Amino acid sequence: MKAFIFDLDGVIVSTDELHYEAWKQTADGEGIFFNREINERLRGVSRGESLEIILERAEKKYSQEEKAQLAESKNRIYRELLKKLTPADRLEGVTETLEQLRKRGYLLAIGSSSKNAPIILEKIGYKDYFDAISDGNNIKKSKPDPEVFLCAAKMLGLKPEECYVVEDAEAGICAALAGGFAPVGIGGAAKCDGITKGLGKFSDLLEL
Ligand code: B16
Ligand code: MG
Repeated sequence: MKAFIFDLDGVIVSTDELHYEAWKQTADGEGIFFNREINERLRGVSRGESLEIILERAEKKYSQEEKAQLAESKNRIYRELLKKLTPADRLEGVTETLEQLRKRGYLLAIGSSSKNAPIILEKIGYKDYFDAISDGNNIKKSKPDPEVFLCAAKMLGLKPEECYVVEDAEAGICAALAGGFAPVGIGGAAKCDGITKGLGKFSDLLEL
């Protein structure tokens, strides 16, 4: 194996909490029921698809224009929340573990569905850290489609079977499997079917 491709939200940084807050405010504003259980289904899927999941509970039908406005409003709230991100928001063990993996000669990349990945990486002090960044800005299809990881592997000049994909979302594990990568699950994805390894903590990556 030659590289690790990391999901961003929920793996490298705790932006999953900020997504929840922004969607909660948006759903409350519309009087739509939304809780943490529903939020779990939003991990790794695009903004538009996340909104569709939230609207399953809506009492009225939303037009395409109204949906676009809601998605934009959520993103505005989320971008405000992102302003307070600092390197201290990297998840536990991330900084040291990535350094160790680098010393062992692995290439390190990001494979995130988020269009906000560049600003997040800048805020947490990782703007120029990774060897490749594939995110919501360079893909047409969101996870569980493998496109985001296939692009990352291509940027690294590697084949999927030479890369681990580290994910916290079922959609991301499915994407990695569909693309021929070795999926490593953390958090809720540590028990997904088909994973190469489940991590109790991020630094367990050093045992691979
Ligand atoms: P944005 P990841 C994903 O990031 C999030 O998990 C998901 O909740 C979000 O809807 C998606 O990014 C799109 O984010 O609205 O910022 O473009 O886990 O793939 O790093
Ligand atoms: Mg994630």
